[in-house]
Amino acid sequence: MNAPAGLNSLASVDPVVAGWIHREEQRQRGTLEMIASENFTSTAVMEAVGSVLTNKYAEGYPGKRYYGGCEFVDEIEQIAIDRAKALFGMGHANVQPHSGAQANMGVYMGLIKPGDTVMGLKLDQGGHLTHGSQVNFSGKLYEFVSYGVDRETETMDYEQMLTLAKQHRPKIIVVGATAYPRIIDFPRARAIADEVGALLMADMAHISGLVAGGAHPSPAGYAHVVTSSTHKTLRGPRGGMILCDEPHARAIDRGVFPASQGGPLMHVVAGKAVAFLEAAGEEFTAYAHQIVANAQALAETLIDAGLRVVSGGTDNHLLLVDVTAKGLNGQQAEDALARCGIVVNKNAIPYDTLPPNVASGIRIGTPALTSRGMGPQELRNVGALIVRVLDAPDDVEVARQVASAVEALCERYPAPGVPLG
Ligand code: DSN
Repeated sequence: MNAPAGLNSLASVDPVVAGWIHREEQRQRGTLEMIASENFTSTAVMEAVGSVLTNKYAEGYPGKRYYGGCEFVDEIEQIAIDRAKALFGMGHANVQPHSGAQANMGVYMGLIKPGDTVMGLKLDQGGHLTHGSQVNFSGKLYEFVSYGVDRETETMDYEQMLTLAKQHRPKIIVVGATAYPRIIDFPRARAIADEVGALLMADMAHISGLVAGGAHPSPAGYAHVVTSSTHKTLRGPRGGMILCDEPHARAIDRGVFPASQGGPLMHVVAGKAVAFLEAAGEEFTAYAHQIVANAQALAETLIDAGLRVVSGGTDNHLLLVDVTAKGLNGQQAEDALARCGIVVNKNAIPYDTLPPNVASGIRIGTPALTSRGMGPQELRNVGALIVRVLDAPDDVEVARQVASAVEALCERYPAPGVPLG
């Protein structure tokens, strides 16, 4: 029998896949990644994720597994748990969810029953699929009631949250967003939850790196349960986690395994442990604050150039830009910027009149450029490039000049962790 490929490199075993990975490395190095949910994880995290831990089954939890040979992965998972608890100041952590969506499923499975009422932010006003969308398991299994943002201020409408909560008496109120540029008021959301006897769940997927670095108020002490993905501002491997305090620990653990997942991805759990260590350092604190300063510098530049930024600015890592004043829709803006090497995504703006597959806006984030080492001045320059493109989306000469400026920036600020070659 042939031995498995063993020490043979990917390029020799499968040059086709290796070739596409190489092209993706070139793309990541050579473009300005401004998708608000993306980032560059460290070489140390990728080393853990690419390790032999991918070979190991470990259903269960440290010390209580359904497989032998778990003595070393037990150590790793316990380290990840302890670091997550210390980083976010909560009493219990489950580091097994395969993603942020799986983390949310684990909470619902652990704490409520199908048919129960839950409240979440409308998807088209910044929420997430797992906050009750009808095309997602959350909207299919649970009775979701959606609150929104105020039409004038475009900020979270806590009055409406309270009114709806009194009317519908939800078991859980979810606060958290994928496209919301302002501080989330966790104390206020907790007061609303308390008023109707609901649990407060903070989905901090987008902002968990800001929370870890002290650049956004923490939900700890207010939310009964907190979920997050680990790869956005937190800059870890692709994955999820749940934090809570002791009264809910056992229910949450059972909501993840066995209710919604089987074997944990121990190589990713190891990557999470490394990321939590990195996020506890001083450099990470500076990075988190830099993300926000960069987003604010970018917002000012776009506003000064006549673009409408939703809610008038940003307090976090992202901004939503209404591009209709330039005679464009979100898809056209996304495409025009992509032709010049600036990667963003089209996004609905609050009370959008266009369908989501076109949308009136784009979502722009600063985490990945911050990880490349850029600061407010670079983000002002990038903002000026964005404005040039949106002012003349079909101008070939403008596109050529902007693409060349993007290339120069990418060379000056190399993408961390992305191999040269
Ligand atoms: N898909 C993610 C985002 O881009 O915000 C949310 O999970």
